[in-house]
Amino acid sequence: MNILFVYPDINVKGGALSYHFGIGSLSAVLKKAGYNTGLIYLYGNYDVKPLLEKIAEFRPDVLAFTTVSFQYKYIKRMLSAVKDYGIFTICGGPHVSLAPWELEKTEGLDAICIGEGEYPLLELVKKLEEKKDITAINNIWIKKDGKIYSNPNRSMTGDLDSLPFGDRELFNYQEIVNSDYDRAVFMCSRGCPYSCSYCCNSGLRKLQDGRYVRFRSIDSMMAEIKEVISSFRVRSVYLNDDVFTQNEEYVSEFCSRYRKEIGYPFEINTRVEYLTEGMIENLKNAGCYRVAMGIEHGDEKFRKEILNRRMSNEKIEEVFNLTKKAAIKTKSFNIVGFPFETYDIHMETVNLNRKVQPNSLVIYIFEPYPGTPLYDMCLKNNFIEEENDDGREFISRTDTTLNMPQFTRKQILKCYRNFAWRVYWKKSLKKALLHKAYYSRYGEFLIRLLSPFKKIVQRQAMD
Ligand code: B12
Repeated sequence: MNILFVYPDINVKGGALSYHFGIGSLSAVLKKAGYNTGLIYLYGNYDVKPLLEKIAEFRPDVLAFTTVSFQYKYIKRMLSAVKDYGIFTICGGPHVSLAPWELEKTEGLDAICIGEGEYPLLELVKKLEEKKDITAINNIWIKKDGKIYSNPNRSMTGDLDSLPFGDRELFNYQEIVNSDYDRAVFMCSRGCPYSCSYCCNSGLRKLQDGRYVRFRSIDSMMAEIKEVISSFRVRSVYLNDDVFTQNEEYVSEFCSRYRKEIGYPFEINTRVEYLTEGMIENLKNAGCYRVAMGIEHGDEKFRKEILNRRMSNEKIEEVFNLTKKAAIKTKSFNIVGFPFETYDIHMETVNLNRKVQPNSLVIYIFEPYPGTPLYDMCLKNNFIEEENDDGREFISRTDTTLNMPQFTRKQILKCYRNFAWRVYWKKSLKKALLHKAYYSRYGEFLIRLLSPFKKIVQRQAMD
């Protein structure tokens, strides 16, 4: 059996290719069971031709798409283009897991996978190979003769160490590392302990029984990192977990072993509530050079009531300052264009970032994802329509699909483009100008133009 994974990464911002942890894990499990897997990574502008060429060359029995909401419109076009090819088609990932109605509505789609896919996909492929009935596989919904067979879900995979390491060979992994500032990415965990109202974690955690937040053992992490850095040319490591520093003991042991056994500079993602002084010290000693944390919104009341993020501004300032004091660079994540937000409320996000002065920042425009409380809020208040694909081609999270009287699209775009400038101009004109160019209308063009010098530009903007 030949299984061809499709990773649509069309019209995304930033100019870096990416590894997909989900596809990596699914492919590793299938390969271990003796199946042949392939990948088509679709990057840049939408074009169906590379997919059709890959199908002709690879001759897949199963076409397996991973889905995030923003990519689904392209996936629909691809499915429609291959609907008469006689290939079994399946979608998995956060979008269809939380919007399972897509199965019925999507032409050319035979099945979807809800939640974690390793064992459901393996069972499906085996049954397809043996030409057995496929209508009763847990986590898999099947569309057959116009009828939908929806099935219950198995529990979350309890022991992540029982899964093989992700299949990076499937990707052109060296090219990905090169394009992403020579970083290799890893995840020590799955899941997130929080339920921010705009994030899919709030819905994903409800899909399957069992513990949602799980960590791999440190032995397993060290072994995977060693394998990757000895197989590819890598200069630094990025731990892409939703919240890496959840457990003081884990962080302490990870850091001491990482320092001895790996030693490459690394960066992490975390939440201010989980970062203690002790952890910061351990991270610093182990070679951590950057910590990225979500501020997301600067107005405490708005953040708590609309976003379900309950940390105080005082805590945010305290943790950013502690991190900077330890000479670790900080990066803040921010969002503009939430339902019920106004220009004045948004300016609180600017103000908090001005106070904190992160070494670098990221600003996104809010995108409503089905299965999240904020998506429902947008629908209920007519800020979006249910069929939210208006056919406009824009880069994910750089424009809004919300139509709100109190915060218009024009205002949101202006806030987005001026955000970094407003935060930095008084402190560092160079940083303010570089960020302003990146977030300008011509940002993507400039990224492409400056790509030979992108490491120098990044250093100037983020140090
Ligand atoms: C790490 C991460 C990234 C990394 C790596 C991407 C990846 N998925 O590996 C990077 C930085 C590249 C990234 C990029 C983006 N991300 Co991201 N990312 C995450 C994060 C924090 C963890 C995902 C992860 O790796 N989990 C572990 C792996 C093993 O799980 P998984 O990928 O979900 O795959 C499992 C199942 O979903 C399923 N599955 C997945 N695909 C398929 C396909 C088939 C056929 C089957 C059967 C099963 C299946 O089986 C897999 C194994 O169990 C999640 C939040 C979260 N906790 O899920 C957000 C998340 C997935 N990202 C999100 C978004 C929006 C994006 C971007 C659009 C952002 C942007 N504008 O650039 C891009 C889109 C990239 C793309 N084209 O898919 C959203 C998606 C929401 C949505 N409904 O659309 C999430 C859910 C966060 C959120 N805000 O809610 N992301």
